[in-house]
Amino acid sequence: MSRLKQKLSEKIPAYRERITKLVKEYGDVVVDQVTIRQIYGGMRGVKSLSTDISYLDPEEGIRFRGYTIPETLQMLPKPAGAEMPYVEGHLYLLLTGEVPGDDDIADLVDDLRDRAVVPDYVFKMLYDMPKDAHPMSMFSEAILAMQRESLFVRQYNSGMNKGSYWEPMYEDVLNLIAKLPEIAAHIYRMKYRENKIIAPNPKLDFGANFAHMMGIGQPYDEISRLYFILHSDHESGNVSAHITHLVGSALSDGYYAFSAGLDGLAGPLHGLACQEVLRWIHGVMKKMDNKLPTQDELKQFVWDTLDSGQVIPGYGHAVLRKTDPRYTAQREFALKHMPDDEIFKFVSMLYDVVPPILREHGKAKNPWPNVDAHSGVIQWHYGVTEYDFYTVMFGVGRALGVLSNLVWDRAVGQALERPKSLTTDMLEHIAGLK
Ligand code: CMX
Repeated sequence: MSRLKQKLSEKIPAYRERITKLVKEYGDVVVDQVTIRQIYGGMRGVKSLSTDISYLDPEEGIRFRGYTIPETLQMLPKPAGAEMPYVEGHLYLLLTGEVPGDDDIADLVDDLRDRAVVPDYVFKMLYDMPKDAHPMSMFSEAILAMQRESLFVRQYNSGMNKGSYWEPMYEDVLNLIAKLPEIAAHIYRMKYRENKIIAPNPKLDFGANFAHMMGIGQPYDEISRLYFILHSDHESGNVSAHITHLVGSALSDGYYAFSAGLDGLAGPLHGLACQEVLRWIHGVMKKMDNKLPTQDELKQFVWDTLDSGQVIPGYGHAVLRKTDPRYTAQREFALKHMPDDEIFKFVSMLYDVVPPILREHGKAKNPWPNVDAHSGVIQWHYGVTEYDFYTVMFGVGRALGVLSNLVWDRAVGQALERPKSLTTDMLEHIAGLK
């Protein structure tokens, strides 16, 4: 058994006991109430989910297993000479809550390498898709196509004990995560690089291998590690995490659940915003004949966008109420590695211009930038100029968190999700209108 699986086997019984006690002895304790506004407002703020993998504080931003982003980046082990930590180490942290030692990392790197071979039929299917298929739909379909590989399904069908659900789920999750860099890079090279595919290099770690298969030199390996870690998890209520959990709650396997989660990530209010940011910036630059606008000109473009009833992509958040630390981490990288990049200067200008305007506009509860306001500019700088692809990379990173959650969902026996609906009549009655 791998060191990671062994560690989980040791931890799961104690967690089960905690939750059993909580539900059995305190199951009737009231946690929250729901208002009519929340029912129509996307259940914003309703406390009705549980995860220990990450927690999103509105003022501070995300903590992974209790650690802030700067702490996570600082304490996780790094490949020799690297600036950014192993993605594998971050996965270990998300799954176990512990910082891996060198032996744990070596074991997990080997384990993922052994699981990384992508079945041929996946590529065949991708080549059969229409040429104008969006890379997110290709990515999601590739994962769905691999559903036939699910060990969870095989063991479930042969009569598995409930207490063992997490084990084949763990196997599915690691098998799936291991294959994502190659599938994503393959989609990129077949769609945007005349199908000149670069074979994986099994000697490289997760992030470096992705950079290698993308065909981009250093420091793109560092960006890949940073990008996947930053995008890994954002609590349980965001669309991609929630869908993965919801579909999994029907005991659908990890392939079904994650493919569905990606479909949610593809929406413009969620992961697609990173492509929308660059589309918007390029729109402005085109109008400016590729020159940087002045602050006043930029203010006007922002107002024009708002006045035409559109959102400023990359700004605002459903939970956060300050600058997203994932934005800040990428900004620090850009300041160090690409301070003179023209689009980075534009992104920096937006940081000065947009928040006061959104405040004056008076609608957005959070006028500060989120992760998507910065992700695209770094990718663009290193040659990934096809912004349709950005959400796919978001998806590779997001897999780490949502699939770790799926393992724990099955480990602690999370139930089939089934909230109750009311009719408008009933709500009017509750409101005292009828
Ligand atoms: N520009 C203009 N208006 C905005 C805005 C923005 N960036 N952010 C929010 N608003 C508006 C909303 O559209 C809403 O308007 P209506 O009342 O007319 O519907 C109002 O402000 C209140 O919204 P909110 O409560 O502040 O934000 P929500 O929780 O409803 O939505 C989000 C959050 C992220 C969808 C929203 O801020 C937005 O659309 N941002 C732009 C898209 C974006 O950057 N998405 C990436 C999110 C990051 C992620 O993927 O996790």
